[in-house]
Amino acid sequence: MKTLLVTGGAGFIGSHVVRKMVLDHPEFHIINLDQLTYAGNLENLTDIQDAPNYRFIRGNIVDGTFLEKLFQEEEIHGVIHLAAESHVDRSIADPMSFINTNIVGTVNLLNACRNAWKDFEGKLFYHISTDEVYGSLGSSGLFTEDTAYDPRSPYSASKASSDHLVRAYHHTYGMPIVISNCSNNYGPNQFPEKLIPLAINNILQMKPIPIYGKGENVRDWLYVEDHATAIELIFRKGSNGRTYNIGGLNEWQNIDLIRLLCKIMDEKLERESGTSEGLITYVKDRAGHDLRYAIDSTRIAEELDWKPSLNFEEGLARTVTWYLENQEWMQRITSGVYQSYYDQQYRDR
Ligand code: NAD
Ligand code: TDX
Repeated sequence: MKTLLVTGGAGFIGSHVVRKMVLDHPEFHIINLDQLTYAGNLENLTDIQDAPNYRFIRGNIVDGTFLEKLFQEEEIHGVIHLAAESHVDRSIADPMSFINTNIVGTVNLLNACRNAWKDFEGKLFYHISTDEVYGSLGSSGLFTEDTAYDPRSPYSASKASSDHLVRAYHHTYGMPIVISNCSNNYGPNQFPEKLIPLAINNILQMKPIPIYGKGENVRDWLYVEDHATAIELIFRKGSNGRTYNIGGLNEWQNIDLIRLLCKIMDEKLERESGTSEGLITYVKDRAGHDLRYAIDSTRIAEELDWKPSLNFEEGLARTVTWYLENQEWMQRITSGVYQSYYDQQYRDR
């Protein structure tokens, strides 16, 4: 039986990837390695925690010695690397934890693979990255896999750096790698510091919905399970050394997205139409706020026959239903340490 190491599997996207790999690949033993930072939550995986081909290990990728030991104890054939600090606003407040986890942690993982994999035959290091490495677009154009890197936040600079290092290990040492760069994900289990779950949480509590600047920034949104499907496909069929962009063909200005979300929430909560929109509050803009991201996914569509399966209205309605049905999940993770961070962020704006 082959062993696949998924890092960051207790987080938002990672939990969907772990579930998919555990259920779709009984021939693989899946190890989920996660430090369980504020963003990691094993509650995201209770449905598969007892599966015979699944095991959770708590550990920090910044600790190279721990990783070397893990790779000595386990014969790992493949890695899907999602563990990261992932929130742009946190990277503006505290860049160093992004440098440590996203850059040093990735190099530690690459070194552990290089040391353990005397023979690269049948091995793969799959690095999960973001469209933010390409920088910011004006009102037209799309990011392709050939777009020059131009990261502009500490988060995207740390992800760009890790992408370069993964490619360097491919070119220098011959390590088999693939990289995918995806647009904004949304869906169940997303930590409510990101725009969509934060707005859902605030609407539920009749708190202001903070919109940075004028709300005119544009993001491309992809349902998280569609991203997990793309990741599974790239893991199986992606070409060695290749990069794949993954996008939702689904661009929205933040303010339009929030208005749609408000409409869906009013309907689901049976509130008078316009109630949630009344909570929209324009606040100070994010420092260095990228204007627009948009993805050309031609390569993954043509080479791997992948496209998003859900339209946005459907995906957003499904997401809202999940959050309404899982309000205890939300209450638990927004209490304690997180609550003080949240209050602080809100006071500062
Ligand atoms: P997340 O913040 O929800 O989860 C990150 C996970 O990594 C958590 O479970 C956390 O405990 C774990 N982790 C953090 N530091 C660690 C460390 N030092 N050692 C071990 N585990 C650690 O993030 P996400 O939104 O699920 O993103 C997952 C990956 O996908 C990231 O690499 C991110 O850059 C990338 N990505 C995210 C999006 C998005 O829209 N969320 C889009 C494109 C790419
Ligand atoms: O309260 C808010 N108000 C607001 O207007 C928040 C949290 C965000 N925004 C804006 C900023 C962005 O233009 O909404 C947009 C989306 O913001 P985030 O949810 O923070 O996502 P973004 O900064 O676009 O980055 C996300 O997508 C790419 C993920 O957090 C990254 O991990 C991923 O790589």
